[in-house]
Amino acid sequence: MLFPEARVLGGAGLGEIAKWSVAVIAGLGAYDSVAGATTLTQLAPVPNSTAVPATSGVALSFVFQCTGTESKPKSWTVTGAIPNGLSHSNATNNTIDSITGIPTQTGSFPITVKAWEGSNGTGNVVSTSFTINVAAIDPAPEISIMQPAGSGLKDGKGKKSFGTATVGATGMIRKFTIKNTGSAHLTGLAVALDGAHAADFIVSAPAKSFLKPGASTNFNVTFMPSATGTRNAAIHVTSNDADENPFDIMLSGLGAAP
Ligand SMILES: [Ca+2]
Ligand SMILES: [Ca+2]
Repeated sequence: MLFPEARVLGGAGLGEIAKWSVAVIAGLGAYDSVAGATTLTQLAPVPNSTAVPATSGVALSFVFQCTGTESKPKSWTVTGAIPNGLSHSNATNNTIDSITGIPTQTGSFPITVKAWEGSNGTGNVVSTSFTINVAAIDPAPEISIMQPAGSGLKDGKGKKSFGTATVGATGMIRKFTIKNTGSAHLTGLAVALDGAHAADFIVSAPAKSFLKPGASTNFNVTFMPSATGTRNAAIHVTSNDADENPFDIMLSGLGAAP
């Protein structure tokens, strides 16, 4: 036997759960914990499972529900250690309760959730054991390229101008900074140069070919036009970044007659 609200909830999206936590639906009759008639199950994130998957640093809303009783549980308790960063919502007079927050601790956390007939853990009880499994975020490198320092570029967007230089003379030198803003090593760093007037730009190799998380390195691009007019080229920074390999930057400059 299900509560009326349980049937309604079954057809609702998870976004409705918060509303139900404050909904007032009168429970009728006595609390009933007759064997087989009651259930205490997970609603989210994995309905009906006793395993609760979570990721460190990512918000978790573990919602559970007691059905089959003839009155709403007056109180809920959770025994066992819950991961740091999470807290028990501790609902009262509600068929639904939850454990929410942002876990900051990885590992496997067995807990037992109990829904009680009376206040403060008294009377008949319905109990289910769950295990909250908190995984670490998969480490990944993340490339960031700045020019000038502190000004982040976007892969494949925009163009770096080197102004005007006299044909055959050394023009502007721009220093680019590569930073690893990710959580794993950024490897295979190299800078390739191509485009219509690639010979008019000189690229120095980055000082480092790999970067630890948080580390940075530099390379320079020097403009030296071989002819007058607009001179275009592009650089491509290769690395093991998942979605910006290579990181493409357009270059242009203007060659002036001597
Ligand atoms: Ca990336
Ligand atoms: Ca690219």
